[in-house]
Amino acid sequence: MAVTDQILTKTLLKSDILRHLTFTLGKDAPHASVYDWRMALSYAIRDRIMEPWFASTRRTWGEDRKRVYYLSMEFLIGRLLEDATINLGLHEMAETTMAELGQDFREIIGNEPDAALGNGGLGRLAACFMESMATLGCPAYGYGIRYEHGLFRQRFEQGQQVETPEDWLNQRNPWEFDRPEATYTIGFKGEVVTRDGKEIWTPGETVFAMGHDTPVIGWKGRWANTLRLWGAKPTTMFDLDRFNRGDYAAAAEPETLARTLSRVLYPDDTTYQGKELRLKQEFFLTSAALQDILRRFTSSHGDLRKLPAHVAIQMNDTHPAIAGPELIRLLVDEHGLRFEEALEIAQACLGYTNHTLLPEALERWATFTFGNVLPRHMQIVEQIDSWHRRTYPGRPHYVGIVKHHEVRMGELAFIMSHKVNGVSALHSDLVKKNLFPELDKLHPGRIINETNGVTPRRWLKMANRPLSGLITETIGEGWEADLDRLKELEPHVPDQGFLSAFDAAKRQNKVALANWLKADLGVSVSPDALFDVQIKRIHEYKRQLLNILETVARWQAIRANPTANWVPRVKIFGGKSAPGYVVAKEIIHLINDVGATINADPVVGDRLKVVYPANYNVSMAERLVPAADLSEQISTAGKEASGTGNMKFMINGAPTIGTLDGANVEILQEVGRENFFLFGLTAEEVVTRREDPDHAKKAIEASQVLQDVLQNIAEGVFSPTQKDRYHGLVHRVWHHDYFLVASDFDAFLAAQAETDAAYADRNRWLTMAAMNTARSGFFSSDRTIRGYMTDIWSVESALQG
Ligand code: 26V
Repeated sequence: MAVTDQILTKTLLKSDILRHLTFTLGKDAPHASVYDWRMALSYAIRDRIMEPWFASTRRTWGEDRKRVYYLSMEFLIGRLLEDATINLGLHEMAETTMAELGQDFREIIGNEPDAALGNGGLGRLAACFMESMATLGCPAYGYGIRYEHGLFRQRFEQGQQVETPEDWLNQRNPWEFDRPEATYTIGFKGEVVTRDGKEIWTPGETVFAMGHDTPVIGWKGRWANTLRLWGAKPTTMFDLDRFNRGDYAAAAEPETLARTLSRVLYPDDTTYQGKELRLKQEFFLTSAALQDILRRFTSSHGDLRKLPAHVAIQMNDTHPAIAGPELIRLLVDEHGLRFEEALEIAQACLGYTNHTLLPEALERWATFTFGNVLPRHMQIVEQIDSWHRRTYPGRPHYVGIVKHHEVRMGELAFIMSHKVNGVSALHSDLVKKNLFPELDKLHPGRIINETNGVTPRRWLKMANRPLSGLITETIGEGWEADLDRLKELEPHVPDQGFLSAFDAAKRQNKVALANWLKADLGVSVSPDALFDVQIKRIHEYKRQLLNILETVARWQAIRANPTANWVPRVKIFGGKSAPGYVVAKEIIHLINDVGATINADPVVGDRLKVVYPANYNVSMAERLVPAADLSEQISTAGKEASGTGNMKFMINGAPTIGTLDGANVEILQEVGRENFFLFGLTAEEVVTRREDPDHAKKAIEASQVLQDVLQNIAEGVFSPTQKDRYHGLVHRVWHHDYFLVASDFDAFLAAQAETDAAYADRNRWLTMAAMNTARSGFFSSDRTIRGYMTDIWSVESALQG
């Protein structure tokens, strides 16, 4: 931008901020709070998204482009203000403008609540995909639910997790636009009658779904798409008779009932529970989305048989898998198509992404519940199942959608899609071999792989200003939308000047984190220490337990030999447990107990610290990832579908200590064995190892260190006020160690010792770290989205060149 343009743009930005402060917020500058300034800035930035947003929509209509519809029960967005300023190229300008207005930009950014409409990886992936689709000019809509309460807030009380409701809509959301004109009726329950050979469904309950649109702006503002979130509204406002009789609570009942639908996000992503409300939420999202898609299509096209040429619908896991039957219902019952014709159209439009192999997380609904909530869909599901059985006579008798009085959503999604994908090479392989082996044989080529990725705009450019500055200085601009260009850093890695600049960038992030930890937790950590970070949902398969056991071993070793030359280390944990997940909650308690003991031990001092800031979320990840030295990706092999945190760390120059699981396999392949701390059983070895009923006992008996660790925990060394607190947990390791913590313990210890040695050798460490960044280009979600566009959606970018 020319200097004069820049001055003009800045003057305009400032006057827009002040105008919004006055006329939108109704505040006089001297009395404006941080909130007011944040809103004023957000509106001023938002104004600048409108032009590219409208232009993108106009072009999509004008050029009659094929559109992608991404259906997801979760979008884990985080904050939007800084992201928007970065993508519009207004970051520096916004910062200086706010400074001139006497405001601290960072404080303003920090005032925005996280949009936490997701549990973890699956929801964050959807958010990265939305940003990448906008960056690539892929015409797309995201469809989700506008939960009033996102993922619960986590606090620790005496080391234990306590959940409180999250309340992001308590204040105004400057990014959304209500769309009352996009309102649809969603039916539940009721009955189906046959009349003149047609099935007529009369729902027993109805609610309205109303759209709320958030623009999603891509890199450099070249394209913008829409995230449309559905909010539930009652079809009958309230019961006036009851109100007039003074029965106010009963009068509001219809409203309360309806609003329940979009009230809260289900916080358990580990165990499937079969709750009616969850099924209703899934249908609510899916039906609203499909009605919206068909309305948009029919407003400019006549022939519904052409739908697949114009519409690609992606199901993010099985949660929206009711899309198959619902699309058939709309086509047959409301548009008069034949069943098979409708089925083929639906298949050609639909794609299904699988995100987990864990049997307890696979959705299956009791036919009783399903048939009660969605009686017409139950019929259609049976029809799909028998059509499939007839069409593929080779199908084994034990395979099918409806089995043992349950509707299996995985099989339904598979059969109704033209492509099914896993999210890493290993995972897609296991989807074929273990999850759908028979369906894979009947439909060769349907299962494909699309390895996950993350958006480098948020996770490098925005979250790591020091490193992204260094990258631009070293290889020039443009890497943000062409992450393979990070390869160009490689020739600079042997250069001492580059390495120390890399070191300085990391150190700046570590100092910032140390300051925040001091303020948040009151714990002092040294930025010289190795920052060893494990942040993700707490789950047994992710093995935070293995990490804390190693921490105890390290503590014992330091106490036994305090004068040895220890590499100082800070163990950083972050993550929430599902509220009802008892074992995960015990692990949280143990981490906090161990931390309290170690941090108070004068013998240990700076050699080892354990910190566990409460309420891990997207914004906290943006602090932790850039400051990490070591990325913990230590799941039991075969269990983590992909992981995406692993990619964020790699991009930010933190080597991985990890197992051959999920996308770790591809990270290892890209970065090279010498830049990765590999340990542990492989997925195949895990299976064999479990065949020995004494695997844990044998592993413990072979490891003096592990015995000592378990003994300390069992004796109550970390729980002096309740010595038997961890008896159950220790017993589980000995006798029910399904996730092979004991079997992988010694190997993990050895790999951790390697990290100490590598860290002590400054040059070696910095080389490893820099190589991780230089070779991380593959993990941009732009690469992933390009894969979906060609392999699944057959859709072209509207931005050429
Ligand atoms: C399952 C359920 C069960 C029913 C109630 C609510 C609920 C919510 C979410 C889930 C899905 C869990 C699957 C999941 O999050 N998978 C993660 O997906 C990431 C993105 O592909 C991947 O990187 C992680 O490895 C995988 O665990």
